[in-house]
Amino acid sequence: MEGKIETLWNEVRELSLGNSGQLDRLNFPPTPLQFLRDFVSQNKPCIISNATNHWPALSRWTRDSYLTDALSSAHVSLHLTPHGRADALVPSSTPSSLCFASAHVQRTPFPEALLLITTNNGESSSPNLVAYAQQQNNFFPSEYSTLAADCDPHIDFASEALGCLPEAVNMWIGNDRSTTSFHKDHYENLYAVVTGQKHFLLLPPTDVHRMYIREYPAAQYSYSQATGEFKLELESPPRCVPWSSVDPYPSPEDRDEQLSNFPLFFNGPKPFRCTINPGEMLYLPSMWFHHVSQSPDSRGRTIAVNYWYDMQFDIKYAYFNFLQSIHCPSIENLTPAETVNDDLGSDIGDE
Ligand SMILES: O=C(O)CCC(=O)C(=O)O
Repeated sequence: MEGKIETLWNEVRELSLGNSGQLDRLNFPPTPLQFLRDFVSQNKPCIISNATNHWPALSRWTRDSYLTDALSSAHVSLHLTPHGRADALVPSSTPSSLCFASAHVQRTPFPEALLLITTNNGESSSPNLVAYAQQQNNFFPSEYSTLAADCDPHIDFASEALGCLPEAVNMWIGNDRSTTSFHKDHYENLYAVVTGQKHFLLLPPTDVHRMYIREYPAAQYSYSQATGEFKLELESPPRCVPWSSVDPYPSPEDRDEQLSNFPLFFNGPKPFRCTINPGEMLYLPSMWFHHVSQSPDSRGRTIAVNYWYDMQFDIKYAYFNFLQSIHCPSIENLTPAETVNDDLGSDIGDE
């Protein structure tokens, strides 16, 4: 079976995605027809330049003073973790086991939030606190309403091609320590970088077996302002979250273990890798697995806005569920524990 699945990975690259590991680049926004025909219907990502040149955000958001004035009385949802990995696998209290940890979310006055993000970076004086403004589910129009006029409320060519407005517009303000672990979403995602850079690793849905998705117990960080310490507790009642086991950038100590536990990821075709610069936009098709990291601007932050459009639950979705239900012996041999082969829906988005 593994051989047949490998043929699928290669065929998808030969027929549609290419083998270079590079994404198509468009110098200008596509027409709705071109976007639909060449990218959405093929479930194929691309990078689009010059789509946001008219956004005042590109110049205004480079100034902290502009942001703190505009949001002087706003409170934003700030995600706090000790290491920058929220909604990610971390060691749990039981030796040698992992859990799926969610960040401590704290409503914070924006000026304070920005300071926490920009000061707790690489050379931080509080190395055990990483702040990431990454609340999802349409928090841009609500928490950042005074910035709304600085970008478009929707992406014209995408709304026209997809026949709807975005379901959610999200703001992401982070630093070089915040990463987002491999997962997929049931959205067509238009991801625009305003300042700093975002680095994406992408794998198509056909590569699902390479993600080693397993069930992990859900846990929650809580942060005490008084002691400056985090506590990580398993949720009660217990809940399991299906999540990718792969860390594509393991630390030197974990490297050998990752390489031997997840050979389909590390030895298979290279993930698509791209950096999205200010003024550029990534089209990240629904159900693609993505891992995200960032490099900040000279003021220590990366800011992006993304637009999630509902995906069509069509024949591609049905094929994906079928593929995922197929057992791959090399995964099972390595992991007698649970692998996930059914409906992976979870209330944390998708894995
Ligand atoms: O920017 C990030 O950290 C994550 C973005 C993401 O996962 C998404 O847009 O779906």
